[in-house]
Amino acid sequence: MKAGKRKVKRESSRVSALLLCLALLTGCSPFSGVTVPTTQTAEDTLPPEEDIRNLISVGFSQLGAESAWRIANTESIRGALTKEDGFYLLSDNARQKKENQIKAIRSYISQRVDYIVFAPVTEEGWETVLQEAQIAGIPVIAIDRSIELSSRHLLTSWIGEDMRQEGEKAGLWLEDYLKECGRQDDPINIVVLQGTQGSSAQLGRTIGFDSIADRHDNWNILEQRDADFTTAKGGEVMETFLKKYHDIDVVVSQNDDMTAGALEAMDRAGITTGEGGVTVLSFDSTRAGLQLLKDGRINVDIECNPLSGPLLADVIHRIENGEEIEERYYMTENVFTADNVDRYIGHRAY
Ligand code: GYE
Repeated sequence: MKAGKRKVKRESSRVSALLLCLALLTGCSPFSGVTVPTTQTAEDTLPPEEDIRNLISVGFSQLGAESAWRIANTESIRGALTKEDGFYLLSDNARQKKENQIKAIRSYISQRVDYIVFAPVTEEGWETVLQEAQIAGIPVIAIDRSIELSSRHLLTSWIGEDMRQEGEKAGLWLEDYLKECGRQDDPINIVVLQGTQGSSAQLGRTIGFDSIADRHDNWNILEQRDADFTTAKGGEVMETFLKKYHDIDVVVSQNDDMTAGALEAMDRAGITTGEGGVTVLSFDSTRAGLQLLKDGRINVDIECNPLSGPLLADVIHRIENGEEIEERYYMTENVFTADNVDRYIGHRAY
């Protein structure tokens, strides 16, 4: 039954391939301004069709390997889209560059994969390449970060995290914490280490946190700076902050990797963090992040769940079986503090 379905699908993808060739030859396409790809640049290529006849081929463009979260996400996808579960997976690491992701997606289009999956580095700039995938008749599923599109039909589905809500959770936690400490009316100076500019993770977490900060005239955001979600840049940006400001009360760091760098910089400057020191809010809740929480070096870690592989595999199987799927799937996420960290840290896989 499945093989039959695959055959029908391959037929229809042959028709789309023909249309694509015609578009190439004539320079015309149903979408004005669309340049049809001609080169292959992904790290992996598909084997001959007879070797993967009963497998669903998926081209996966991962945005990078910048953080522990990202590595866990890549492993989750690789662990779920296995041959045993009916998949043949191609993958590419875009090293945090949108151009590399677009190249990989184009390569998957020209290789006629059955599905394209990508974790978009930034929110904008995907229209053209997604139109190209649509012309080729290849369904595209975005994971992790979200994107801005003029038509939702360019994506078959999206599986990711609610970044804005994560930012709000951070703000709400700080609100409660300051109340508990009796500091709710004190001036509170805040610096923010932001993730990759223009990514939905940076935008959502910033907008979410700011929406709570706006309710408090005494919360003073001194500066928000890009540290690109990496430990090295987190350290550099924190050093710059420490040179400029001598009265920082709160550090908001949009992922655990940047937090690690920021803590090293504060250590070097002899600054204590956590309970009784500078309050540190972090995001992701990797094992390393939870350990910092357990050690009392940070105050709260807002979870972002990277384990979307099994749900992705399930969604693709559902599409293959002609079942209904959702337009958007949100991962479930928690908030960790010293009060509940012990219950989770032991079985944290990443
Ligand atoms: O927080 C960060 C990673 O997009 C949610 O990207 C993801 C973010 C995550 O580099 O660690």
